[in-house]
Amino acid sequence: MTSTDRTADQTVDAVVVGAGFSGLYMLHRLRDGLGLSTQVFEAGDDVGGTWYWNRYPGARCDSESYFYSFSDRLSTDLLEEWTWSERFAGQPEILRYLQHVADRFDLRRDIRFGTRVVGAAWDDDAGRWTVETDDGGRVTARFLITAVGCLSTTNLPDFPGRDSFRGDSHHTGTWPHEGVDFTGKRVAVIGTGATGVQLIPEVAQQAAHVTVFQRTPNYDIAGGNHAVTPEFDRRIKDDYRAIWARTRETAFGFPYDVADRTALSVPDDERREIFEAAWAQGGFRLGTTFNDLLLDEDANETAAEFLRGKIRERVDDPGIAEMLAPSDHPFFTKRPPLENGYYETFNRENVTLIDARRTPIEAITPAGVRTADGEYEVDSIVYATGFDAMTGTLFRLGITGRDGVALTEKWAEGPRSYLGIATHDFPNLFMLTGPQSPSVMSNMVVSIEQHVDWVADCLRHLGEQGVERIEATVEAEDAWIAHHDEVSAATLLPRANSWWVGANIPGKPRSLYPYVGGVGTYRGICDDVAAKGYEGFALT
Ligand code: N01
Repeated sequence: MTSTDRTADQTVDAVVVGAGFSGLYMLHRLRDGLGLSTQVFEAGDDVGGTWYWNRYPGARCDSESYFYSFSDRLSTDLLEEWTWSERFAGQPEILRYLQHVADRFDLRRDIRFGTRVVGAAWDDDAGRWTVETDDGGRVTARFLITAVGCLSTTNLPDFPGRDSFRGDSHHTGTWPHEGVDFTGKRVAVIGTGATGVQLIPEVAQQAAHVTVFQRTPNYDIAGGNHAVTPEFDRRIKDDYRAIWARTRETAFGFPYDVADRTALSVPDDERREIFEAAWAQGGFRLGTTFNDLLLDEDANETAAEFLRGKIRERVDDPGIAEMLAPSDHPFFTKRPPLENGYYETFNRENVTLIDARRTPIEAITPAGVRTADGEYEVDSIVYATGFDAMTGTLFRLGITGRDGVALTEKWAEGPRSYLGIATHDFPNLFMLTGPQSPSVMSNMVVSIEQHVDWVADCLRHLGEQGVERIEATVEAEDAWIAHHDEVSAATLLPRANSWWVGANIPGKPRSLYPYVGGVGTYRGICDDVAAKGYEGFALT
């Protein structure tokens, strides 16, 4: 198709929305595995998804590179030919990797870049989706597959006067491609989640002054990033099959097992040694040291206090250390950021920490940020304020199912899905890493591969059986939600005001959006559904 006939109607077997990790792998499986004609739409001008948009200083992955990448499910050759340079890869390297994947598997020719899906309507008579794009294009397809990621619609708080600011302001999730030079500038950073914690140390090294507005302190864990040695790379490559097999079965899709012991079953000094060892290793291992950290408040408090101790050790001013030490939620009930020198940043002369809970931001003014305590004059504002996670982007696609029911209406009180992948009244719609699937509560790539493989196997089955439509039944959906809610309620996770429960977006229905029953358990459930002829789905 040439640029002149971009708006012409087109019919394909499948439309995929998004060209990040999930969209790329889905396209490969549909086109090269199943021979289905596929059109991918991507709002960005290149592949990459999250890694295309999030170009802020310090952006890097919090999962280790060797397992935050495609497994042998995509290609064993790719594993051998790609070498990561750092233990936790930075954004530019992950973007290069995804660009390489797109070229290596000749994926670009079926991706329409710079094109946003603005509507998708199910036609029940025709048994087709009609997908509309912002360039006036229209495509019909039997299957609609969303690969839009979980954190792709930015949350820009509606502060009074926000647009009156005279300086430059940027949300981390839509960072300028040419970068931002903060040299000599006074910078306000709003937000101290995983993004703010990565960005603040970098900006502090450049700017004249950084004022950090922190509403909720987090339990940040040592990142422990370092270069990958050739020996490590070889060892990993030799062991890849076993590593991937493990990631598919563990609770969080990491090749680490959760220790089979409770926190209070060991003496205090031994527990401390266990925490110290995990801390020294860096990354999320600390969360796997005991099996009840997310289940038992007293167990959790041992890890929380260990982390508060680390903050007190590293921050010179005891008052600032107390401001940085969380006490209003249990450890890991908000996603803990990984940090590399974050706490030491607050020992710098050019960094000021503002407690935006005690003195909330009242307004953005032409000169800066105003709180109850006064006005902070700055040249730049960075909004590290997160995302309307999991449902935000799905809603923006304008999806309507049978009888014109909008997804936004059906989910007005919260997501209603079967396995987090399908929803009744929306036949032939598959949501990769959708709400109520493990998604953000896991190593994303493992969960993405599981969803893509499951959908591809399902479509193969439909083709072999001559089935035109697949739709989750109401009963299966109700049962999945009941199970999801039961599993959620058994954990401490609903206690915190996190984006995992939708608390960061005013008016968003509160429920735990990801499924926390575990990656391995979830995979077993999905496999079982398939083995029983797609139990819980109506196939017609
Ligand atoms: O967003 P967040 P993020 N006034 O929502 C604050 C993933 N990630 O972009 O906690 C004042 O966590 C808000 O305060 P509070 C990772 O899964 C992955 O940092 O709501 N402050 C919070 O401090 C992560 O969890 C990697 O009280 C306001 C911050 O803004 C997810 O992305 C790297 C405010 C938002 O924190 C999101 O992280 C980076 C207001 N009105 C991120 N509104 C990887 O490694 C919000 N805040 C792959």
